[in-house]
Amino acid sequence: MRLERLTLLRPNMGDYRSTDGMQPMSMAILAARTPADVAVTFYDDKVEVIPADDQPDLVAITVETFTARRAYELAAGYRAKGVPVIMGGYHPTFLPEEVLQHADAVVIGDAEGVWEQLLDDFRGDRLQKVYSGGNDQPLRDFRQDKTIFIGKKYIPVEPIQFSRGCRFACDFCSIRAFYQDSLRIRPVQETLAELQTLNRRKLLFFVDDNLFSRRNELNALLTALKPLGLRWSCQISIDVARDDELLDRLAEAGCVFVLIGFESLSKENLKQMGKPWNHVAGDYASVVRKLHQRGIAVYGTFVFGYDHDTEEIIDRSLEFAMQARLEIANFNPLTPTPNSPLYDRLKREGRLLSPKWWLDPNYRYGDPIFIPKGIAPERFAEKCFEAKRQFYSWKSITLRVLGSDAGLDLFRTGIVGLANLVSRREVMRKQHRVLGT
Ligand code: B12
Ligand code: SF4
Repeated sequence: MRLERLTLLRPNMGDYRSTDGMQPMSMAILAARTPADVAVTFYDDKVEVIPADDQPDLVAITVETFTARRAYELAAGYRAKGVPVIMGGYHPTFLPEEVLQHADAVVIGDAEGVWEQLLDDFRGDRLQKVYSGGNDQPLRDFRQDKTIFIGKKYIPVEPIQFSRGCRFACDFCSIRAFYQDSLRIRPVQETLAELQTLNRRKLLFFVDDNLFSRRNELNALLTALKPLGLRWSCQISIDVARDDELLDRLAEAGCVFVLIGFESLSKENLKQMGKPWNHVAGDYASVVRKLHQRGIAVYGTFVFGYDHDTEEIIDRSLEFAMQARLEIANFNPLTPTPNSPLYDRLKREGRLLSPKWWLDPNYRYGDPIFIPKGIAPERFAEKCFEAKRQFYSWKSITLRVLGSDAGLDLFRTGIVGLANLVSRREVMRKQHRVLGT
């Protein structure tokens, strides 16, 4: 088959634009690994309208569970024009058979290692249905072609990746389902070389789901980062706060914002989700205090819907988030995504309201997906949204940003202020939206 023009595509959850779009790293990786004689165009449905007259020789779409419906609609449009479609990412890795009803080929796991082969097969008329990039190739050669992002309106954040996978196994987590036991870490020197090419005026963000993968490697990274004077953010497991010295090193290395999954105030819930260790660093308030004392802002996430949850726990979590002056917080209804132990359990227990909710035209973002034990489904969804609304009310934003006890400098106040505005806007806009059109 002819391959002169390739379109890379990142769908949004529906046919609308968002204000929290960040450069999708997967697309830059694919672009960099595409032969130089192929003209690559990237469209990001999150931030721009995809031209209806786009007519490439091949289209490759990255698909998450929340974007699957929209991805299938876009794919149908291309296939109607005779353009073959490739899909990869989280959702195709979890449900390749479903995805193959909408695509000509699917990539499971990493793109590295199979993308070049796939394109070669396409050119030689031997395209297979399934390609597996697996999750065990060493994390080397992190080529990315970021020219595909030029001119697109993204938030001022530069993504970078140090590791893939997580040493924990929370039952709701897609990272665990995707990478399983595999935990790979990039060589520090290669990561540093990339860091030095990034735009220092933006906030750097490690997209790793847990930067605290292995102590030695984290220490090596922090040591290397310290003299660079960069300012960066990351997602990290709470056990980092067990070690005051490690927290000092984090701050000295330029960490200004961390996302921590607090998940629940109930120990029984933490146990049920496979995260009983979330209390090893002491109570949540003291963890936040320790981070604030070092000038590190905190994005705390909570999830509701486990069996010991009640309305009162949602209220208490909101109260905690306000009192601890979390700079950002999220109060998510528990979402059973395919291939997670949580999904399988709720299905077995007959508690899923719509087993393929991501395809259900009646599902709206924020709707209950299953029947919780301690609270009626509708009430539970309402309470989660209400917690978000209150946390992002103007009064709360003003109090938390201006009254932050993290001693924020101008740069940090700017980031925290912007993050609140974007979160407020997205919370309001996403709620009750259908997936797809
Ligand atoms: C940054 C991020 C965000 C950012 C920005 C996203 C953006 N780029 O604009 C924000 C905060 C806005 C966000 C929002 C949400 N996110 Co998010 N996000 C991430 C995060 C942390 C990093 C993504 C990343 O850059 N990864 C690094 C790249 C290299 O990995 P990758 O994308 O997996 O790509 C590799 C392979 O998958 C494969 N691949 C991927 N696509 C394709 C396509 C083709 C054709 C091929 C061949 C291969 C291929 O090749 C790549 C290289 O090997 C991931 C977790 C993670 N670490 O991946 C969650 C994650 C993707 N998000 C997730 C979710 C649920 C959401 C939300 C729905 C949350 C919510 N409840 O609102 C929203 C809305 C998402 C949306 N699409 O609109 C889930 C998705 C789970 C799932 N089952 O789909 C993840 C996995 C987090 C998690 N722990 O569960 N997110
Ligand atoms: S600690 Fe975070 S990334 Fe790791 S398994 Fe749990 S939820 Fe997933």
